[in-house]
Amino acid sequence: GHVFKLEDYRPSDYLIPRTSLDFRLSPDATHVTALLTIERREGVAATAPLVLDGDGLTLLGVAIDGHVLQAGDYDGTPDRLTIPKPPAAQRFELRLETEIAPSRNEALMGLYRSNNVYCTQCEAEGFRRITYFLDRPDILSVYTVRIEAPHNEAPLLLSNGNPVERGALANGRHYAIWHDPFPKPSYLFALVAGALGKVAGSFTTMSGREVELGIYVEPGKERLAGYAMDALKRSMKWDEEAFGREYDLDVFNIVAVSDFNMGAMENKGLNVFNDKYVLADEETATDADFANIEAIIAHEYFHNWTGNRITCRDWFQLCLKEGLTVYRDHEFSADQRSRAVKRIAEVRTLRAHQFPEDQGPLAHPVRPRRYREINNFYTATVYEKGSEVVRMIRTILGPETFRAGMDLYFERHDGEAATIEDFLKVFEDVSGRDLAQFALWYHQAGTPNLTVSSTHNAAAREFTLEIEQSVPPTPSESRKRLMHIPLAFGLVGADGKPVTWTAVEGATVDDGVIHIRKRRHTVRFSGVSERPSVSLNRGFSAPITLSVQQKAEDQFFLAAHDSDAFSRWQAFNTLLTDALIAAFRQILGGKEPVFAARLAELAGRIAGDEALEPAYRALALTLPGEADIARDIGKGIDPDAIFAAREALARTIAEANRDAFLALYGSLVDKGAFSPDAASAGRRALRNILLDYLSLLPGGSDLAARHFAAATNMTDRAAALAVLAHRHSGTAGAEEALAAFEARYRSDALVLDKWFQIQAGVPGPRTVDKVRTLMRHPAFSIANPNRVRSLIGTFSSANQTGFHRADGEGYRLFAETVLEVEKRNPQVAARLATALRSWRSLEPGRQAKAKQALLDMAKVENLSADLRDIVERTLA
Ligand code: BAL
Ligand code: ZN
Repeated sequence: GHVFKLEDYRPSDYLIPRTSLDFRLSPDATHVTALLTIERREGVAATAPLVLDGDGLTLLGVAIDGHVLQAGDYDGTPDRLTIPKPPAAQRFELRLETEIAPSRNEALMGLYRSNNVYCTQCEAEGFRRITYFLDRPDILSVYTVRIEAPHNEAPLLLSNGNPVERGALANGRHYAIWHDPFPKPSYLFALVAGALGKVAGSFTTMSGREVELGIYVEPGKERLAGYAMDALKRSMKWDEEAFGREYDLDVFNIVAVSDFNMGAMENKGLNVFNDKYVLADEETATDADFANIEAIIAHEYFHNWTGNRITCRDWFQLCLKEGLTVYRDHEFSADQRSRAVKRIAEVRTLRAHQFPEDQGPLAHPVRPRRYREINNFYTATVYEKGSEVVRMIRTILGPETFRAGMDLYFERHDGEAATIEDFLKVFEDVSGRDLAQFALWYHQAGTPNLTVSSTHNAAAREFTLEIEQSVPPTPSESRKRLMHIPLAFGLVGADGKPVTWTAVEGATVDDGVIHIRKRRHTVRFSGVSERPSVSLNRGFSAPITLSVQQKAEDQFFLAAHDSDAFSRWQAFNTLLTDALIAAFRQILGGKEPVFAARLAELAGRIAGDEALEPAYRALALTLPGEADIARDIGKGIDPDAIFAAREALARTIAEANRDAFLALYGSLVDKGAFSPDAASAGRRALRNILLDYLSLLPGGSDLAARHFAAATNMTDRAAALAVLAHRHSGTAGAEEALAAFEARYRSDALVLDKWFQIQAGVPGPRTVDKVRTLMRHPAFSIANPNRVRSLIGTFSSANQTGFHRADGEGYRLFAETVLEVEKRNPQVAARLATALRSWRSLEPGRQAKAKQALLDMAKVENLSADLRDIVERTLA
């Protein structure tokens, strides 16, 4: 396949300042008329051919300035339209007629039907499946859209921008016209048509303008959209307060559809959502679902400024809008909920998804320089690490200068398609700093590591940190340059209070941050009479790994006393990880793992510490996941031994704290009406993690069964079901609960996804067969991305012992299924296939079998560009 390269970017010869689209909707033969104002760019020769992108189109006719072109005047294939000799005039009108079949579109890119609703997904390159166009983000156009359909099939007709006109036509047909005054790239185009229920709201902006809000859902599900509407209003308010950003159209609409490749899409004025991230009530959604809905509603809304008003020059700049918008939604959630808890959750996600990506064959810079298939770059690196890079800019510049930089960014680039260089420049301009070294965070892949050791010289009253940075090699980048790493830190005294110093040398230390810029720094703090414990990378100020030569003593001390909540969690988590890795090695050596008694004691103390938020305690008590442990071990992975180590530690903690855990569990019962707020969710989280521990003790399965039966909300019900299915698999209690859950939610696809997910996650060798059986369940559909991700995605990416079954059967099922999904939906298949990205870290037996599964996929003929790209890079 073709490799797209950043250095090959050049502006298009032609622009499209205006686009008028006319849709006559029909499931099998939708007629699209596009009237494009084409403008030759200043300085381009009149002989330059006009070449438009297409993808699988049927071309019915072409006209220029009202004259129909004859066959020899153009070359139209399904994938391209070339007009070799366009008119000499600088501007002309190109009229294109195409026909498409939304009902046969199973790739869910372009215009398709989901549940009898017409909808679109155009990012990144789906617009070319609707009409021929310069389908690239630097072509900004003002759109007017007319939609026509039978009224009974599609009473609702939506597109971007503001409504202009609507009316009835003969034969029961009707139409609507929409106009979006803001020039936008084609990837932000959207159309929705169908019969949908509406939840209406309104928002008054900071300058007093009234915006009509609408959330459209499957009829009958309106009451499930209330939380999303509330989250939308809070997002609009927050963006005004935190960034001075006001909404700019008369209407803002959100539509929930049930077949969607992504989580949601930020089309201008018409966000389209995976219904999983809109619909919620206590009966059907968990607290995690509520939090995701809030975050994704916010994320898509925030794109209106970071993504839509200022978009990307080309797809290499994807992080310009995604990293920044993730940063913004993280800040929003931190303000709406608990900042410390939110930060811990973010870091867990980053480590679980981005670190393995950065440390494996699919590693790429936050701003890649090459791609074969852009769909495969909607990654944790672009999104999550991209957000961390923005956070570091704020850490380095401070909140006021950062805000000034953002203000300048909006002022300077509004209405433009910008680059990462533009973004960095505003911060250089407002701060007067040189961010050239810092910019490596965008350009260089890999997770930097800092090795840190400390010494204290009591006589000289001097405390010294020896810090050394390294960046491991990544594919096609063997030599790395030295990075600028902002390392937040604290010196903690024996009384838990900060230790002060009189002077520091060896690095710039600024407002609690050591600026690492060289390979080695010897940072000397003078005037330090007592040896402090050192708390490093506070708040996770940089997305790095740390190798700290720190005494377990200090680690225990920090886990109990660090005044920085994130670092306290980190210290305890490091203790747990170290213990789990040691246990893994003991198990491989044929020994029973043993754990220090004080580790279980500390877990008990954290659980019962009323000074800490319940949500924080729940996170602290959540043991590192099996994949996290595998990542930290790095090679020779035997998932069964990791599982055994983790179970053993959980059991040790449960046994040591049985009475305290039971008492606390009992005291946390939900009283009063359900509320999805963060504090209530935190209490449920703590109670459910305690259930998880207690379920390992005698009587545990009865306790879980009672928890399941007594549950009055989905959070508790799903938690109990997972405990029964995962820890007591095959018992009557587990089977009964699974059957009861299935019966209760038989007709609710989104809830049944949880049922698929829980069963796909059952540890052990038998799950592969269960997954095969569930694929034949009437509620399962290989064509629906949510079903596929729940069953196959969970099995392959969240079930270490099941997927990595020693005989390779999990990989075989996986490869078969990925290829089956790929026939319909290459994008979803390619995403699934990334589950094998860490295959080289497995022990040799599994490694060979995983490799074989990848080779089996690679040798299939006519593999989609999406899947081929992932499989070949994974094997490279
Ligand atoms: N732009 C794709 C979906 C999202 O990141 O919001
Ligand atoms: Zn986004």
